[in-house]
Amino acid sequence: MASEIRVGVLTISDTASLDPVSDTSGPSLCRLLEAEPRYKVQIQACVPDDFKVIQRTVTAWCDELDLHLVVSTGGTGFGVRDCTPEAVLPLLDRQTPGISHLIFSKSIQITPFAALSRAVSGIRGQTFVLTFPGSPKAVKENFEAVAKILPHAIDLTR
Ligand code: MTE
Ligand code: CU1
Repeated sequence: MASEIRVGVLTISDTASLDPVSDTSGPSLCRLLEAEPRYKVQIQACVPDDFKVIQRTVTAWCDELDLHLVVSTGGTGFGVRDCTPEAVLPLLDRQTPGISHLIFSKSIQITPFAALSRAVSGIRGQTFVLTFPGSPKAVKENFEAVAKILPHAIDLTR
């Protein structure tokens, strides 16, 4: 089992990219991860809801930084600017629908608003990619949904 899980945390939000101090989801995700000693957040950034910028960032993080895991937060909803799923999906070598299903099924037991997320997940190269919705509450619930299986899932990608 990988002793250290290297993670990139990407906040996808027009507002947060203009004023990164206003980002609450990215920092809460970092705190949740780092509550567990094996997760090390190697890189964190805020980008706008921009298809090309999202693709460029996720590609670079997966292909150049040797991360085990990239987790994004935001841009999964129905808003006109929300394009995280459209940007991330073509970057994945393999989708992981079971993971997405697990997150949705646990989330929907908590709130029907979970149906408003179009999140995707999958593997690019040796990096596991998750797209969480953009609120600290959703981030916590999404992380808790997969926390138990995440280390094993990550082991299998290497
Ligand atoms: N999932 C969980 N577990 N908990 C939540 O509170 N909020 C939903 C949904 N998924 C939520 C959730 C809401 S209100 C929205 S609009 C969508 O995620 C999309 O969020 P995003 O556009 O910020 O990505
Ligand atoms: Cu919402």
